Amino acid sequence: MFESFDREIRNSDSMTMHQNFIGGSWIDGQEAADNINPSDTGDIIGSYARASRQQAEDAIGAARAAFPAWSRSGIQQRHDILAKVASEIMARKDELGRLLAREEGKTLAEAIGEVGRAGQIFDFFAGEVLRLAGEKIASTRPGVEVEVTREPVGVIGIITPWNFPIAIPAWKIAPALAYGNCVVFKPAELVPGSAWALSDIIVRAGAPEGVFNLVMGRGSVVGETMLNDDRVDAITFTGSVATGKKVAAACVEHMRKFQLEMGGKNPMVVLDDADLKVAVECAVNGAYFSTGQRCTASSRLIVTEGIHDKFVDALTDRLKGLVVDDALDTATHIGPVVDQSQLDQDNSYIDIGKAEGANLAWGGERLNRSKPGFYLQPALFTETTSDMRINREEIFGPVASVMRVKDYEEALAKANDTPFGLSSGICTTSLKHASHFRRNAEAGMVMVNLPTAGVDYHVPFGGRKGSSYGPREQGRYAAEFYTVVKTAYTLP
Ligand code: UN1
Repeated sequence: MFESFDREIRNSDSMTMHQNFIGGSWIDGQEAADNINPSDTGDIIGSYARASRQQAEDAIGAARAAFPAWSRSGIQQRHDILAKVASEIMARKDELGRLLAREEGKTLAEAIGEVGRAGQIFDFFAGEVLRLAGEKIASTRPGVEVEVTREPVGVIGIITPWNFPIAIPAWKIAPALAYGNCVVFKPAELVPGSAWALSDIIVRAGAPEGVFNLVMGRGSVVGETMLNDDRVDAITFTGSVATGKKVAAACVEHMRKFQLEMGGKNPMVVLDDADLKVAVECAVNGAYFSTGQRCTASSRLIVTEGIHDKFVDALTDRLKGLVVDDALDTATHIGPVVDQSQLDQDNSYIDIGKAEGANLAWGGERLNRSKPGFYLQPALFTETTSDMRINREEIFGPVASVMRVKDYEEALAKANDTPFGLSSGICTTSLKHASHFRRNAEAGMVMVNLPTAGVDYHVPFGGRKGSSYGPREQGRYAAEFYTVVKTAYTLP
């Protein structure tokens, strides 16, 4: 069905360098990097090109040159390309999921789910191409017509993180192309495999020369080049707060549009009247699935006195039963941490928590499995306070802490006592508290009796405070970032 299967197999040979795609051609990098499996560090998934500064500039130039024609192209063409991408992703869900789990370390089930989400996102934006509408508004001046339309922004620089190797690229690339922009895509260095596979699909779906460019490589080379080039009209970034601030500063300097998705320190409140089973499942899923490596992870569990001990006991029991092992093994619940430096960060926060006086109720041990990988036992701290660093800074690993509170009011105050504001959850059977929390949680997303992580693909995604900057991603709200508004006045 898809003509490039042969090429796919040849390219997954670790001896072949997976190339960048610049100005309509696959091009070798100046250097190459090995893609290593975190479940088994002896397993090299493949060799991936690292673009030079010049190659990143060439990609930007190609995107710039392609923009006038692409931005005025017919909506049928754009729809068809995106729909084709969606159907190939869906048809190859299992194979791409396997690649994703192998390079990132989330479980096979999570990885296949993520690939499905990427397919659905392309499908959704294929439809959005056809639905983009403007407005006709009456003028205050008789005889004058006012029309408000949305136009493409131009060249969009897309910088994505390693924790969602295909879904986050999909939710940035799909709307960028849907609304008539050209793309320069720089995936995270740790997960070039899924990015390359997605790019190959987009290229074969018929994106015209220069419209879509893949530039794998280092942040300090490719990322910096994108930030400093005047021909980039907008940058969308998901990643750390520190890098987000650099992106923001460069974008202000160049007076270009930008959108940032950064950290989270998401609270999950559990009230006395919660269904204990629901609360424990929300906590396990939100805090530990995907190895806790989600900006939507529930890292702060805020629990009222009456249910506290029961909740901690039930959660600890549940953690004891989780299998931490090779992401590709179907019996695994929690895969490895992504790499050594993330593991060092997780371990250092476990030490910090202990030094701050938190009680390590379970886990936190480095685990040895049959293959050499970055395995860490999920860790649960109890008796923690809001001022501890483990409750203020994003750890980005399978580490969560419980705070004991008196009542709902104290729980809400603690939930909001954070520099972040991405997702905020509550487990309760009280309509009164659920409604109050929905209104008063200082977060971009609120979850009632659901994990803080794991979102739909067709509705807005994003946060407040230190978590996000700029318009929301996903759903039809994505048009805010990927288009610019024009107001036209006509005297016929
Ligand atoms: C999810 O929880 O389903 O980097 C998505 C992240 C987020 C995506 C979370 N941007 O973790």
